[in-house]
Order: sequence, then structure tokens, then C-alpha cells
Amino acid sequence: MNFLNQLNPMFGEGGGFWFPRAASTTAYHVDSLFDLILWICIVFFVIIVAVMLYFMIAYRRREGVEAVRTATHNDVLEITWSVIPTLLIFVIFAKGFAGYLDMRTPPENTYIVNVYAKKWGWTFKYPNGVISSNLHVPAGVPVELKMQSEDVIHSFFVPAFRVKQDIVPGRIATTWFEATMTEEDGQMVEYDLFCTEYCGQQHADMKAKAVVHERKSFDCWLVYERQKLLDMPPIDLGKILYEQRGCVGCHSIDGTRKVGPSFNKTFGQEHKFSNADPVVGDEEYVRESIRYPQRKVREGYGGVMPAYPESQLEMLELDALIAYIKSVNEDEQIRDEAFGNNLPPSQQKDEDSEEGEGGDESASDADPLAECEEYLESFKAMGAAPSADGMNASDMPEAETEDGTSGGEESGSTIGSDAAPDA
Ligand code: HEC
Ligand SMILES: [Cu+2]
Repeated sequence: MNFLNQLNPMFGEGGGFWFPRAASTTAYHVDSLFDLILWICIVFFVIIVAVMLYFMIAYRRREGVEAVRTATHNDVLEITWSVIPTLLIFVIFAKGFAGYLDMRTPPENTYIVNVYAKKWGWTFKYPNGVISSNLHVPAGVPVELKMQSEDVIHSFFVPAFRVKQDIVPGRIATTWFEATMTEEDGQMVEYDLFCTEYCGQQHADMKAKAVVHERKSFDCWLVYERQKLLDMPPIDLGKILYEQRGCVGCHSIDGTRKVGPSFNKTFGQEHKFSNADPVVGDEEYVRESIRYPQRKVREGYGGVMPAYPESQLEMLELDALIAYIKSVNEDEQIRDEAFGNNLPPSQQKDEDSEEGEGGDESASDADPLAECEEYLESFKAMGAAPSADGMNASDMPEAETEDGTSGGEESGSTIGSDAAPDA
């Protein structure tokens, strides 16, 4: 079959002619059922064609031989050719149903990743706040995806995992898989991830990577990505948070009134409230508005803003949002002040220790990546690779960083031609 495998370059290393490499614990359900059906077809094809050829020759027209009348029916034969296929169908159903149940029912204690599909890209969100345009998962851990669509029907498909699930807007679709890896795979392996429901003009661009990590590599990747966010200048981080934590849905930055007030007048102006005395917008006011929106509800607006407690928005992120909100103010002086202070948290003096609170990890002095030296090179190369598509590059943290990720020239090669990176 080696020659045949060459015909299907998409499936790359380790795949067969019919399927890409099987890289999940439930993939065998699909493959073995497919093989069963394939073999049933082959066996019947051979029998039917052989008998047909035999009959063609045995009963060909010959001089002096008279044609025999066609039989009208034969009970034994007819029962046989009804019962045997029916039994086969039951076998196929039973096997298929057992596999389906397994693939639909996640085990307990899954690792949950939130997935957002929109025209035309994917966003994967991790429990520690990291956001990525490619799916990263640890090998050997059952992963559950909670998927939502922001617009039309999309469908999540990773051929190597044999996992495919439609995502209908207005519902949360879930699916699960446990990725597998072998010794030779090294630290991580990449597979193709597609949208497989036609979703408009650039549907074909809606592809990404599913990256399977060895356990430690995954943990390091999470810390690495998190750290990348924290090493950004606050205004840049704030802009990303503004877009990705949903503020953009209710707040404009250009003066347009949405559900909530535009951010261009938040700082420096006096605001009136339906349930409190007027206040001039300053950092304290903005902080309170985000942590406890109901304490001061702006006159003329509904008190509909959700609160963002520490568990959803850490101190650092809150500060970044404040910096961003300042940076879009209509007053030039306030903007200048924001840009003047725009140092990444890692380069700031320990002023923020006076804030008291501080996140558990972010406050500690130890380098969170100390254990991860061996992976950093490949993470950096990955970050420099073009994201799934240029369309939503602006949404993606990877695309926003300009620091230190310039090393990966060769990673610009064609996507999808090779399943495994030479890690
Ligand atoms: C569901 C819509 C909604 C979302 C989402 C939302 N807000 Fe609000 N926000 C409001 C409304 C409505 C008000 C005005 C009423 C009030 O003060 O509570 C408001 C007020 C504010 C204010 C006070 C602004 C001013 O000029 O007085 C700030 C600051 C703010 N929001 C920040 C945020 C941030 C940051 C996020 C995202 C992390 C966010 N909001 C998400 C609806 C929203
Ligand atoms: Cu799609």
C-alpha cells in the first residue's frame, strides 16, 4: 500500500491510504468500522463479479444451443440473500453504535477548552486565560471542547482524531477526545484542523492546527503564552482584552453609543449616576466600574454590565484595560499620559506590590518558565509561523507581539504538507 499512500499527501506521515494517522484513543472505532465495511464490500464485489463472469462464459450464446427460460423465483436463494445482508447490517449497526456512544460520552474529569468559531477563524481559550488561534492539547488527557459559533453554522473537524462536530449558533456544542503520542513524536505533533461546514466566501481559510503536546510541554506552553501576554505593553494587552473579553460588544472607543458608554470620555469627565453622586472619571472609578458595575450605574444606561471579579480578570489585566481605556480618550493629554507609562509589566519597578492583592503566580519572583528551557525554541518558532489565516490576525495575541519571535524563517513553508514538525 506504500505507493497508494503517496497519492494522499495531505494525510502525511503515519497515515494510510484511506485515513490520516490515528491520533486519538477513539480513532480505532472509526477505522475498524470502516475496514469492516470495506472488507464486506470487497468480498461481495469479488463474489458477484466472479459469478457474473462465470455465467457470462458458461451461458454465452452458442450455435445449436437453445436459450433456457429465466427462473421466476427460488425461495432458498432469496431467503439467503435477504438474511445474510440483514445480519451484516445488524453487525455494522451494533459496532457503529457502540463506537458512537463512546465518542459522544466524555469520561469524567476532562480538561475543558472553550472554542469560538466565527467567519473565518477559530479561537481557543484555556482555563488560565490564554487565547490561541490553534488548538493545543496535552497527550493522554481527555479533552472536552465547549464550542460556540458567533455567526453561522461551522463544524469542527480534526481528521487525525476522527472527531467532527457541528457548531450551531445559539447552542453550546461539545465533543471530546484523548490525543495519543508516540516516543518518536518528541515534544509535540501538529495535525490539521478544519471547518467542515461551508460557512461563506472564505470557508476554505478556516483552518488551523491541532497541536498535541507531551504533558510537560503542554504545561510549559500554557505558561509561555500567559507570560507573553504579561510581557506586553499594557495598552496592547488591554486592547486584546477589550476585544476578547467581550467589552467591545457593549463599549465603543470612538464615541458611538452602544449598550454601554463609549470609552472615549470615560477618563477626565464628570459622570452622573442614577444611584450615586457624580464622580470625575479616574482610575479608581474605572476599576470600580469593572469589578462592581452596579455600585455606580451611569445615568441613561441600564445596569446590565456583568461584574468582572479577580477570578475572571486579574489585577494585571485590569490595569491593562485601564491603560487601554485611557489611551483611547478624546483628550490628548490623557492619551499622552497613558502612552508615557506604557511599559510591559516585566519592566516596571515593583510599584504594583503596593496594590496589595497581586495574582498568586504573577506576584512571585521565580521565573515561571525556569523549568521549560527545552521547549522555548519550538514555542518561539511556532509563534512566528503565520496564524491560521491573515483575516483575524488582529484578534490573536501571537500576531500582536513583535518581540523576540523573529527567528522562524523556515516556518513560513506551506501549511498542511507535513504532519509533524522536526522538533
Ligand atoms: C453587556 C454589556 C457590557 C459588557 C459586556 C461590558 N460592559 Fe461595561 N458597561 C456597560 C454598561 C451598560 C455600562 C453603564 C452602566 C454602568 O455604569 O454600569 C458600563 C459601564 C462601564 C464603565 C464605566 C464607563 C463610563 O464611561 O462611565 C467601564 C469603565 C466599563 N463599563 C468597562 C468595561 C470593560 C473593561 C468591559 C470588558 C471587560 C465591559 N465594560 C464589558 C455594559 C457592558
Ligand atoms: Cu466555518
